[in-house]
Amino acid sequence: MQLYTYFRSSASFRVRIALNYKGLGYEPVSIDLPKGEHRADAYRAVNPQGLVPTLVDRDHRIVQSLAILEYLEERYPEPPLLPSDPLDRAYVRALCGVVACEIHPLNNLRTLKHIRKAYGLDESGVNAWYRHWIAAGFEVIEGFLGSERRHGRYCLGDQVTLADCCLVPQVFNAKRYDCDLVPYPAAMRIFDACMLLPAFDAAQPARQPDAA
Ligand SMILES: N[C@@H](CCC(=O)N[C@@H](CS)C(=O)NCC(=O)O)C(=O)O
Repeated sequence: MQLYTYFRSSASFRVRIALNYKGLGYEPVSIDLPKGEHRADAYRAVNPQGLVPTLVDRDHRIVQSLAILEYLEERYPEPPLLPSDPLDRAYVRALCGVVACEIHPLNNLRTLKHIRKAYGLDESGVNAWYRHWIAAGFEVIEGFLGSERRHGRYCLGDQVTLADCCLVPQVFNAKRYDCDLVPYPAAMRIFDACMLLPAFDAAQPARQPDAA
């Protein structure tokens, strides 16, 4: 398998965790986002959306991190990253959705670039935007964990799931922007527990070959 990735890309990080957890070897192909390599024709030929990650498995290209995670789960089910109970699966997917559909799109590179340019925001204005949506999203996550009461060591009891694959990279992004994460103790306990696992540790930005 090949994974088109960028070390700081949290959507790529989600997939790196799942590949590691399932013991699936892959060749990372770095796409330098700050240099704009994702918008170049060469990469658009791989992924017309011009976003990372893209997974290539036996000549099949799969885009969108959540679709890739679900593909990996269906194609390589052991060890599982989704529980068997339908309600537990819905809970896990709901947490994935909060991260991937509600937090991340508001804070990714092209969104930040657009608000900077279109509304003349300076660095502190962009950072305030970023931190606002992190706080709003993590409040939802913390509230959801608290009201559902299904978490244990990880988001779902003591079983590692796709929810953890999504949560951990988002925490990395939040830390990079110096967001205050103290108000989210349950999420942060889960983060700390995940980072003790080799699959998560090896997937983190600093451990990637393209890390600066
Ligand atoms: N929904 C997509 C989001 C992919 C995405 O936005 N990736 C970011 C890196 S984390 C990217 O390629 N950004 C380039 C840009 O915003 O210009 C997914 O989950 O794969």
